[in-house]
Amino acid sequence: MNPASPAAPARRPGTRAASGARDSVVAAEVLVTSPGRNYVALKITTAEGLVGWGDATLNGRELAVAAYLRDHVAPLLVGRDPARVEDTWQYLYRGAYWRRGPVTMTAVGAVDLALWDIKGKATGQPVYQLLGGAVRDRILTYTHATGWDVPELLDSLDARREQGFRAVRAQTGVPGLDTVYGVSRGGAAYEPAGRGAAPAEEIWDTDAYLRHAPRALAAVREHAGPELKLLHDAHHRLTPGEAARLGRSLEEVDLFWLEDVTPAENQEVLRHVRRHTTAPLAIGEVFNTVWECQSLITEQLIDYVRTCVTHAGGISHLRRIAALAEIWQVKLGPHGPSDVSPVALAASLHTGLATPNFAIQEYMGYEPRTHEVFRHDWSYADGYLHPGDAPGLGVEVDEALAARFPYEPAYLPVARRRDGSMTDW
Ligand code: GCO
Ligand code: MG
Repeated sequence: MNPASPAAPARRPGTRAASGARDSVVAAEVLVTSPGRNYVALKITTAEGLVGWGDATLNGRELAVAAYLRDHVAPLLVGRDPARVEDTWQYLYRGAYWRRGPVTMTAVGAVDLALWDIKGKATGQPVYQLLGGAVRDRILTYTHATGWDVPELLDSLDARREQGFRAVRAQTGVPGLDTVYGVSRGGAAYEPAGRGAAPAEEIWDTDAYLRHAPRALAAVREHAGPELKLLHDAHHRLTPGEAARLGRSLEEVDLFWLEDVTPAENQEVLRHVRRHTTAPLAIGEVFNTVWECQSLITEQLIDYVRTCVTHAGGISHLRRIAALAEIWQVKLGPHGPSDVSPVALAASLHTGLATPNFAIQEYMGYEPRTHEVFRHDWSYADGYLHPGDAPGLGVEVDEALAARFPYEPAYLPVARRRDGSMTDW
């Protein structure tokens, strides 16, 4: 082939036809805002004037995703047909030589969400209708109870039940430690992303935790009675042996799930945990693709997969994970902390309403300012969530208000053992 021969002015696949028959993306803009916590939003605008919103928030690494989107993805989107959601997903995933990983997959996820939002608005349908329609009327949700000691934890639990929650994650302080991630002390935030250039450092003691947690959770079960769905998160901190012991010691407590018992990298260790306990296991909030879920699902080493709709490549990819999991009777219980935005929660709820093996959605709640910036159609009532029936995802961002909350560096704490060495987060 002669490199000098004039190339045919071919239209790139996925871009607008010369006839103008298809809508096309005219802008993809990144917005970083901090109404209580840092959030990254992606706004895609089309020639027809439709606007789609995606969430691109990756706690503590927000600006990395913002730059990935701004510098490497937004220029590729301009001119594309927004209706080609799957093709755009394939283009961004397969087209980047460097696949997977949280930054890439969060960026891909943000685009996917924004395009589903546009597709909904273009057709006048809520996204769950485009995914096949509702398979349930509402989505069971769990929230968090936290108390430094058992009486405080029981008070927190009662407050959650008064709000109607039927499923609650219970986290307790550990005698001898000053702070424990996920546990409030003296009314302070319990999953703080402390503002500042570096994370706070905490001391962690697994032995003390293992001595205390089973007793505290047994007290919660005794107080709550048999019907409450009770969950507990070990935050990736145990060895397989410790995890197996914890699972065993909690069998009488009858947990709905025991979450993130071991660090997620070495998945084989879950075989050991599984052999020693029938406690239902949940894992996956740090996973980014179906590939990290594959052996855990097909070997039935877990009961619930926790991939977050944004961090695992959007609705299009979460649906694939769900489809694989369904075959193996594994259910979805997606991550839903306040460090992903209400756009992410909306996307998870649309997916959940239309996905048979979607079991439960985490709902940590948001600060009032966050609700004001991200005005959403989804709603909570009586222990359940519903995505609403607005076209698209049903979340609009108040950009003027968002601009009043500029980004500030903020990080989750890190943990060291008593000897000063770093421990698993
Ligand atoms: C959960 C999670 C959170 C994470 C946080 C990280 O189950 O909700 O473990 O507590 O720590 O979302 O950014
Ligand atoms: Mg967790």
